[in-house]
Amino acid sequence: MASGTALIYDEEMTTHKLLWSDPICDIEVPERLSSSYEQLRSYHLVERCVHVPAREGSEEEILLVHSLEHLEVAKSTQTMNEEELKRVSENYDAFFFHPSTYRCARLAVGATLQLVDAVMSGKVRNGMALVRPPGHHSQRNAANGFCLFNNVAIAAEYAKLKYGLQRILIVDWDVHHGQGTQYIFEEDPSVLYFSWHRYEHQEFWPSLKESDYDAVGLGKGKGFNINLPWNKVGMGNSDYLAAFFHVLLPTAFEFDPELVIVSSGYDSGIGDPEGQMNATPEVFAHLTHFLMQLANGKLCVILEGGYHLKSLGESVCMTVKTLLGDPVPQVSGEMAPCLSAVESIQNVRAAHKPYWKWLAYEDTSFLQNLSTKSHFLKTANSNPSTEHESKITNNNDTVKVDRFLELHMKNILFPVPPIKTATTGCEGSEHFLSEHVQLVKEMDKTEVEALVSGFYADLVKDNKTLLSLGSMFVILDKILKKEVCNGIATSPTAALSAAVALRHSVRLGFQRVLCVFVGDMQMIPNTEDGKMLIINICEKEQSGKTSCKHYFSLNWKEDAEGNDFFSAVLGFILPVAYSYQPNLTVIAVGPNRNLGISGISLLVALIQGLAESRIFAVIEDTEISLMQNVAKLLVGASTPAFGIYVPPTQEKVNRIKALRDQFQQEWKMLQCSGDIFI
Ligand code: X5A
Ligand code: ZN
Repeated sequence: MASGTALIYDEEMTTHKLLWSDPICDIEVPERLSSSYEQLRSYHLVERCVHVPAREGSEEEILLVHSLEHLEVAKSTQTMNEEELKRVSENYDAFFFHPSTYRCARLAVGATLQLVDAVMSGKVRNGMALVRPPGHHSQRNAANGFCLFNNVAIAAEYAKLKYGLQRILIVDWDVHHGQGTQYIFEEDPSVLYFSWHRYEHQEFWPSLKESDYDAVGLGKGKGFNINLPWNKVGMGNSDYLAAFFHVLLPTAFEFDPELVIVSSGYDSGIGDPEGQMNATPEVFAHLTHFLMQLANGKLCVILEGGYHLKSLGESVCMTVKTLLGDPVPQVSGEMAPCLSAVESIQNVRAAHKPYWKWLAYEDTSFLQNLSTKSHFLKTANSNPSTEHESKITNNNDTVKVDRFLELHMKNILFPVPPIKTATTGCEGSEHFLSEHVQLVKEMDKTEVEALVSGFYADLVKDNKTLLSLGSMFVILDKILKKEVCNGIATSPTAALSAAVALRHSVRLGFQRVLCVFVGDMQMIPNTEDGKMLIINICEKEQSGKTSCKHYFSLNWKEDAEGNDFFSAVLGFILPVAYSYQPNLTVIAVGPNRNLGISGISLLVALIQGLAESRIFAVIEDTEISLMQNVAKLLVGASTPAFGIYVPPTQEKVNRIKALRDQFQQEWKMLQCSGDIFI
């Protein structure tokens, strides 16, 4: 199984620079690369990565996407003087040539292909390439928007050719529309292209009709081009997460790519002069973490834009840290997408309904311009729906943002425990033991008795239960003290253990504990004080327990044909969980579980994005192979195998929708249609 994270950086790509004055192009500076790399160094991330050298992309490789004419023009600029360079540059929208541009652009292509090779050959699990010039605006026959060759598009064609790949996902989280990439793959169903971008009803560059949500692809490629236009500036963490839950991720799971490539622009982050958005660096850790669950973890991240140096550097670090498997930091800000974001999400869902099975049963319809084009309401947060992130909005003064980020990142970065997982072990635990795992000793019996006295003491009679509770207390304590990030234990009665774990965690001082119960779990603790939120996934409704604000009963029986649970996880569980913002997650699997190992693995993998990745898992001791699978996921030793994805049935979609309708006022990340505002 592949492990390790590649990092590609070559200082030579800093030699491409603007030689004359041009107020449009002057933000694309060499320091974007060097200062990002310095930032990686200062967080000691460089030494944790596998260094992979860049190389020049060959002419043949460039011609996979570009015309010979374009290549020849680019090549001819190497020997030009400044005046000639300026003249050629003027043939394009927002591009500048330097005598070293051609060489740098070939290195940018080659660096990208080196990363694809490292990932596809299994040398590393994933990686990032820091490149200049960027690529996603570049077209078959034209440079555009600071881009000469389309690095990511060439990489996708190369991967198809060299490794015979049939499905590649390109995620473009740069704040600009990668129209170049869209044009190149418009008719190609083997490349799914997703882009969100500042659009403002076509007022923002490149101001194209075809950047709107109704550009879904052409011919055989229909459905494989997904545009999510942002019609206001000021979009933040919750808007980006909502876009992932309600548009990108379910489509990506259904598509089931063999490789994921990110057009990774950080001009969608806070402080960027181009994007004017509000998303903070840690959101990129979450986006990265989600994409790591696809394609068996094969993820290549390629730098595109990003013009606020501090914001760019912090966001690059968040991405690389996450690729390395570090715990995911808590995302900040109120978790509620703004009305304009929800509108865009609803429109793109409606536009794609004919092409994706997971959307087929959703009752989506178009909702045009509910929020007006009014210039008085230009930023997302001034929208009446929510007032999210108000403190950091309008903070586009770059010095102010520098200061904000400095304080903000102090709260975000936390020490990584050298030992990630604590466990009691079990039969067959040699399958997941590693230097990242600590086996805990059981606690003294009388100590356990003292701890459970007060709650459930009458139920804890036999020795076996007492001992398992003892180890559980030790593990929870280690998680609280940040000696470990997560823990896993087996129990003769998972339901009892989970109930005790919840009460104990609250007593330890955890303010919000998210509990996900799978299977028959009879013990449901009182959730009234809001310190616990329980999602009970069971086959039959628990008698007398109906869903309420902090308790959900989700009836689900996994499809025999494959894993349809992704639709429930993305459409309900994650949105509720992200709205709640827990500081600990407890997952308990009891007897008669109604989900297969692949469904539970998916749940565990995705839920690791919450609570700074603090998870305690307790599993009925009869489930040895499940225990091993979950333990491997928590340790981060294995890339997930989530089985074959199948779309949910009409009945299941309706069930999720009913829950969503009932609870989206309280748990706002559930919102994905404008219905509730009408
Ligand atoms: C790669 C990238 C932006 C071009 C903006 C031109 N290009 N106004 O972010
Ligand atoms: Zn950009």
